[in-house]
Formats: sequence, C-alpha cells, structure tokens
Amino acid sequence: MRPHLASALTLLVACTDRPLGETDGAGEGASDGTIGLTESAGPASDTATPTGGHDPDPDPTEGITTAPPEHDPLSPALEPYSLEVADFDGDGHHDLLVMGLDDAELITGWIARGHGDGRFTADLAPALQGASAYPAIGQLDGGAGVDVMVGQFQDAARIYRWSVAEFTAYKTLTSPPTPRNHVVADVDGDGRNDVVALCHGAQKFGLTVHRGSDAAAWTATTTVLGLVDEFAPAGLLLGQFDADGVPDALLFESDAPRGFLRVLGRPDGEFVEPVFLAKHLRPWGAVLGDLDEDGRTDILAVEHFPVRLSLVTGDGAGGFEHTGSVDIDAPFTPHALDLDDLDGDGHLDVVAVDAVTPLLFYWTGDGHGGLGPAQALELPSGAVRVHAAQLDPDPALDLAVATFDAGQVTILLNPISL
Ligand SMILES: [Ca+2]
Ligand SMILES: [Ca+2]
Ligand SMILES: [Ca+2]
Ligand SMILES: [Ca+2]
Repeated sequence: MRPHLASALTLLVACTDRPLGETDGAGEGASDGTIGLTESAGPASDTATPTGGHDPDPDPTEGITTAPPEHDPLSPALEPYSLEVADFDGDGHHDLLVMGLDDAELITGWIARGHGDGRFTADLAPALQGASAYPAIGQLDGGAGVDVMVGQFQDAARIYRWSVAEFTAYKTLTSPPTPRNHVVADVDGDGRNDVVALCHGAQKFGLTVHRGSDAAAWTATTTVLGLVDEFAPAGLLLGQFDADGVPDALLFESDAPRGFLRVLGRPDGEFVEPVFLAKHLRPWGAVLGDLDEDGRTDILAVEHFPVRLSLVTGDGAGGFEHTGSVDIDAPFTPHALDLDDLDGDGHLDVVAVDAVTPLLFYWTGDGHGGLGPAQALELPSGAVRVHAAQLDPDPALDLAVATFDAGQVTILLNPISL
C-alpha cells in the first residue's frame, strides 16, 4: 500500500504533544495534557519536544510516491505546532494553516492556499499573533472564508478573518479566567456561529458562550460547572446529544479516569444537567460521529492506558454507553484522530496518527459501530494532526497530515478510495 505524497511542503522541524480536542491554550500551554502550567510566551515552550535527538532515516520517503513539488520548497521561520484545514480565503478550496513559533519565539502562522487540484501555494506568512499556537477555527464574521481564533494573554482570544490577501483582526473575546479551549458552533440557533470557551478559574471551571453578532461587543453567558480540584478538563466537544436542537457539550481531562462530563445546552447559553458518563474510560482525545447510524451522535475516544479506541454510543436523550473497544498493537499510539467516510462507502471510518511512529492507521467502519482491522500507510515521520478533507476533484477524500518531524505537511490524495 503506497500513499501518494503529492505535496511535500517544507517546514522547520518540531514536534508537539497536545491531545486531540484541545485546540486553544490561550497561553497556558497544556501541551502535554497537563493542566495548570504557568503562563508562557508560547503554547508549549516548556514542554515542546525538540527533535534534535531524532535520527532521521537517510531517505524518509523511501517507498512513498513523491511528486515533485509545484513550487520551491519553502522554509518559513516557523516551528510548527498545529495544522488546520479549511477554506480560509473563501475561494471554495481548502487551504492549510500551520501555526507555531517564529525565530523570536512569537506565535506566527503559515498558510498554503489550495487550488482544489491537490496542489498548494505556500506563499503566505499571515499575521496571526497571540499566546497560543492552537487556534480554534470556524465561520465567525458572517462573511466568506473560515475565521481563525487565536488565544491571547489576559484571558482573551482574537478572531482573525481573511481580508483580500491576509488575515486581519476582527474581534476580541474575553472569557472568565482562564480559557483553555474554544469551539465554534451555533448555540442559540440564529444561523450565526457562536464561540464556546472552556474556562478554569482558581477553583472552578465552566463554559462561556459568546453569541456571534455584528454588534461591537458580543454578549456572553457563563455557566459554572464544577471544582477544578476534582476535575480539570481541557478537552471540549460540542454536538447534539438530545433532541432539542441546541448543541450540548462533553468535557474531558486527558488521560484522567473519569470519562466525560456531559452537559446539555440551552438556547439562552446555559449548560445544565452535568453528568459523568463512561467514567471508567481515560480519554486522551475523542471525536464525535454517528458510527452506528441510528441517527444519534456517538463518541469515539482514543485511550492511552490501554492503547485502544472506545466507542461510546449515544441514546439521543443525552445518555451514553460504552459499547466496545478496539485494542491497538504497540508501538502505535494515536495522538490525533479524524472521523470521516474515507473510502466513500457511506460509513464513517477512523484515521489516526502517532506523534512518534511514522505510520497512519485507519479502520473502515461498517455502519453498525464496528471497525475493520487496522490498516497502515507509511508517513515520512510521526504526525501530530490528521485531517480528512476534499483536496482534489476526485470524490474520494484526501488527508492532510502534520508530519512536522519530517519538516512537512504531507498530503495524501485519495489514499483509501474503494
Ligand atoms: Ca481557499
Ligand atoms: Ca448563533
Ligand atoms: Ca449513534
Ligand atoms: Ca467508509
């Protein structure tokens, strides 16, 4: 099985160790999944894993089809931490956004704009300043193009939107101390996206909803949910778990043996009825999707103790039950997951990457919550992010993989088509 490395966009080498589901540290850098680190200029300056000790394979692309890059390899002064895939400039094609640190250890971004044919032009170093290299993304300004939300100091997060040929600052939202994670969703059902921030105070944690609008100041509603000394979540997922049409939330603390804290959203921006579910699970990260195709959202969690995927099926009334797990053979340890119909058979499939092992694993879903045997594709290095997206005209989905240890974003075109 050979992946198709159609685009090898060169970046400087770095690695991160941030669990899935934590997209924004707002300067509090929980890059190793731990909570309560002191503020630092970067998201993970004290815990980032430099790869200076890594002994690269003399030919890391051996066995991998490598098309010549369409452009000269680019080496921006950027130590990469995160990869997002979306149509940032609003031209209808997915683009790549890498965020990391520049030579001065300041947060910076790097954009490769997609042409829709699998090629990218990496010619932009947009001004995306802040205190976190883990942005939240989503449509927030009411205009074309996906916007980027970057954590700042002082409990703020700034929304940047595309304007002609670059990002410009749009709005700054301040949440109660200290926002750990931001997720974009339309909570109040007015057709315009809102921002949900997961925050920790000195003793308590909760969720703050910022309602999106054209007003100069967005209104915010905060719900305090619990005490930090019992549960210090940084993972946040939003989905429809009951039948009222308002997004609900799952909070989790990576690797903690507490499962998920489920809360139900209300149209006024409050979250109610907190309940821990699947408490015996230790989620490192998780994604949402209807894996058994009963019309109700399920959770697919990845655990590191033991290393496995666990399916937690939803009942459509806010309840969840752990219904099965798939063990993963060592040494592969998923760092990041994505869930999409990779092979085009109509059923959700699972794709995972390991920060260390230079392989991509995928499992095809059977539509009943079952997964086929793990299958592997080679990568130039371990990877910290994988995103399934439509990157070329072929209807089969493509993958963008943050193989930062190889100095690249790896694009796999139609790797798992039927
Ligand atoms: Ca685009
Ligand atoms: Ca809204
Ligand atoms: Ca389901
Ligand atoms: Ca499928």
